[in-house]
Amino acid sequence: MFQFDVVTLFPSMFEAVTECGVTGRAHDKGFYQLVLWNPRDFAANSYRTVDDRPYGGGPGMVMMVDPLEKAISAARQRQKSSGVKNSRVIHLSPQGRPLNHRLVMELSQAQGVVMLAGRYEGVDERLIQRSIDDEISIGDYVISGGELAAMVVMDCVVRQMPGVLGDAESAAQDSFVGGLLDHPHYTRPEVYEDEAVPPVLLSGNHAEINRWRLKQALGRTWQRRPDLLEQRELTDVERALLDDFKKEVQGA
Ligand code: 4FV
Repeated sequence: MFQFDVVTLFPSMFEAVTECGVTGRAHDKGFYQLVLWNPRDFAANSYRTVDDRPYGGGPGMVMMVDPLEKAISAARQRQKSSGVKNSRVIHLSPQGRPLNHRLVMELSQAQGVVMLAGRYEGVDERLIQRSIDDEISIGDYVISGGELAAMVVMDCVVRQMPGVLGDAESAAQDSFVGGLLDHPHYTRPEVYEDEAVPPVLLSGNHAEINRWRLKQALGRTWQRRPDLLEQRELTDVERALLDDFKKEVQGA
């Protein structure tokens, strides 16, 4: 059972993962455990202070080292007692390594992780130096707290756990699995406002359907994320499919 420990000032936010959807069902079925640690419970004073003004001036507040270090230590201890050997401690931050499918697969190999969800302007750098193993970013923008980022990591990792998704294929067919964007999806009705479902999808010819889907995935990746294509050797079949897609688009 994968062990998540998260240090956060807003533990109730995590009901979004434990109570809803795929991750909620996985939680109920015991695919993972989530324990939340509030730094305020480790604060030195009765005001439960966890932040203070930044040295050097500037806007906002900075999270103090001591309450965070104590909370992370308690989380690491719990991981250890739950059988997780050398837990990685991850700080969610715009300064981190970009989260992508490869990193998700790396994280999925672990037995558990401790995550620090920061708030305010960020955390005292000495905490990062002393207690953080990795920093991960979910994108080049700033959100109000690391909680949403931590939940994104949790969702991605939980989806990779064997048995979590009803049909194992759907994890294997997710976008990015083959380094490509996903193909278009359709469901009933067959025609909506004169827009019909591509006939190949109604043909029952699975070889043709798979070819069409691969072609669409290649084409979309070429159009929207050429950087992903550059990272990927195309097979002769894929190159031919992409050339067909380009001709169709240019001929349209
Ligand atoms: C973030 C990101 C992020 C920065 C200061 C929380 C905020 C605040 N985390 N990927 N992008 N974090 O913006 O992970 O404390």
